[in-house]
Amino acid sequence: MLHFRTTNLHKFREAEAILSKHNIRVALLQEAYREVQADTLEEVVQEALLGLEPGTFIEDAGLFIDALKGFPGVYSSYVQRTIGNKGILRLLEGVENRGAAFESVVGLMTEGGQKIFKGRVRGSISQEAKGEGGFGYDPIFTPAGHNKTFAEDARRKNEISHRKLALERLADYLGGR
Ligand code: ITT
Repeated sequence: MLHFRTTNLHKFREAEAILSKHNIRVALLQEAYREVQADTLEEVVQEALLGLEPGTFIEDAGLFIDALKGFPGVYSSYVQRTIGNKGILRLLEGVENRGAAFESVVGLMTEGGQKIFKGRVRGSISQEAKGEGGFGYDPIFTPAGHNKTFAEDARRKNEISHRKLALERLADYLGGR
């Protein structure tokens, strides 16, 4: 049994669904962790893991938009709370290059120290927000090779997402121990 420390219930439910396929049970630890100001998701996760109990994991995710040189990236949470998807679409008005990536960095505390697992999915920022499923940036992100946003096809999201890829690596690690 693992503990997922997060304030985001959407993230928890996705993780639960993904990990259950690997017979890994996960309990919610609904507490915020300290997020330091850093240039990468990995640094944020490494700092936040300090002092956590073995068997606990956290996950920091972000949306990286090519035309904005990776913004909002590590600022994804703040940007979602402030300008939101509308603001992102406005920043990209008239911009042809819509390329973007979602990244997930999962950090697990173990008896032997920290383990980091990463997942990344490429895609594009849609012209308008579409779909009711998912959360956060899902209505404006269309994964490469598909024509529906993550919010329009939340089931597909859990099969190909950044979170799924990172958690699968976590599952591989636990399975291989
Ligand atoms: P915790 O840090 O407590 O886990 P959080 O909501 O702050 O929860 P993140 O820092 O990982 O989670 O997420 C940063 C922002 O990116 C936040 O606004 C999320 O809504 C958004 N986000 C993260 N994962 C996403 C996903 O799979 N789809 C859409 N938006 C996502």
